[in-house]
Amino acid sequence: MALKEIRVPDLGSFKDVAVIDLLVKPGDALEVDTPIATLETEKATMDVPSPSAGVLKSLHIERGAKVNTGDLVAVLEVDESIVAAQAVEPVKPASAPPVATSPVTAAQSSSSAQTVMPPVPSGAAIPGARTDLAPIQEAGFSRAHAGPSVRRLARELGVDLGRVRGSGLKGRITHDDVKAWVKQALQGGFSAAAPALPKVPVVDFAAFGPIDTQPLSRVRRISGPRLHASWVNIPHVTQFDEADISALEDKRQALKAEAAAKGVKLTPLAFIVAACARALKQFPNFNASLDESAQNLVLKKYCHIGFAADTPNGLMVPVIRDADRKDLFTIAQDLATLSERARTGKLSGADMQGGCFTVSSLGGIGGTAFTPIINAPEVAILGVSRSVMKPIWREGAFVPRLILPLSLSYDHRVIDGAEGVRFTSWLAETLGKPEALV
Ligand code: CAO
Repeated sequence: MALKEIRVPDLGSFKDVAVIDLLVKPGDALEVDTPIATLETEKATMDVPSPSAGVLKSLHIERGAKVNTGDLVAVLEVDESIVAAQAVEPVKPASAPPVATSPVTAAQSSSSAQTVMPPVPSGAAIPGARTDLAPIQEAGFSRAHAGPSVRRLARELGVDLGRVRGSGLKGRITHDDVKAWVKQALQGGFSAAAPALPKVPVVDFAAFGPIDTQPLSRVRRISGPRLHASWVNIPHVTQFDEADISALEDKRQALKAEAAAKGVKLTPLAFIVAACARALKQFPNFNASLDESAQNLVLKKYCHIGFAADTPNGLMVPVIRDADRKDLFTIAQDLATLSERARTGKLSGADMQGGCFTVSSLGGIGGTAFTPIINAPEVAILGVSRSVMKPIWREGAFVPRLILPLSLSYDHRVIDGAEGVRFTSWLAETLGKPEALV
């Protein structure tokens, strides 16, 4: 056995950062990535994860203390062979990209880089709140004053943090608050309004042949519950449509040299994001979210568009800010920069927050249609598949046209079918006349 020091990772320009929660105690057995403490800057909260599996020997910080980059957090007793294997690796910084994904997602990051919210008042219960495991209301969950690991626990247990009273510093919700809530719910029985979801069968796969079990990546562990929350809370409808992008493709080819001179690659996605920005202006209900009570629609006067990026760690949804005010080349540039950051794990929490609508393009890979999951609390998401040449009947003859398949999933509580198909028709028409997008 050997001792390994765990230090505060690189906090960038932040100094004297508050320790708002300690999540383990000496003697605890830790896994890799077990959160040890939660730190809070003026902008965000982050966990300090354990870089190795081992037993926590000692803790060197306390709740309420202020820490800086490199300060000693804890000492871990680890297996020497593991330490040797990790000797060349620096301790993984918690500044390692705050994992914030979306339900497609996600997207946005209530899980690890959430904005600090006003304290929840202390008291026996939030007035009017029942203790049960009713479905999570995303708006209240995101606003809850809790760190990433508490959010993760709440997701795993299906606890709506918006209804839990925090007993920690400044009313912060702790692990114990979440556990107490579940305990209370179990004692009180589940409310009839919120029946537990039926479980899938548990199967002993090894009984049927050799298997290998691998842990899900951190991104997947966070995005999974968000996807699930969107799937079970939002009545999804998917509208399929097609856009004739023959002229758009000609335009794209014609602009390739100009784009290359500017150092950007112009893929169809840049045109699609530009067209969606215009469509959101035309159909403001798509640039909206239901509030926590689900009785009011919050219409957004800004237009930030997220896009799903496939990364080695899983799905991330970076957000292009003010897409309605950017030209095609700037959108293409943003797509390239944010995709690169997503793939190299360098997206910041801010890069993934504030999205109004999401585009999920699988067009570079293939497919003819799919049913994307809405990135709650957004109300719609556009899926894009691969364009193909198709014979289209025009003026008495078949002509070859390049056709782009569109799959728009929308929240049927906010958007009805007629509006859904009006949106895709308008979008298809706009993509058919690319001059307006350039
Ligand atoms: N039809 C035909 N070709 C297309 C296309 C479409 N709809 N969309 C892109 N292409 C082409 C591009 O033009 C490019 O071709 P060239 O290299 O010959 O120019 C090629 O496909 C690859 O494009 P790309 O994927 O690198 O770039 P992009 O701008 O289209 O997409 C990004 C960027 C980050 C969105 C994409 O790489 C990605 O990660 N997609 C996956 C998203 C995802 O996983 N969605 C599912 C979420 S739900 O689980």
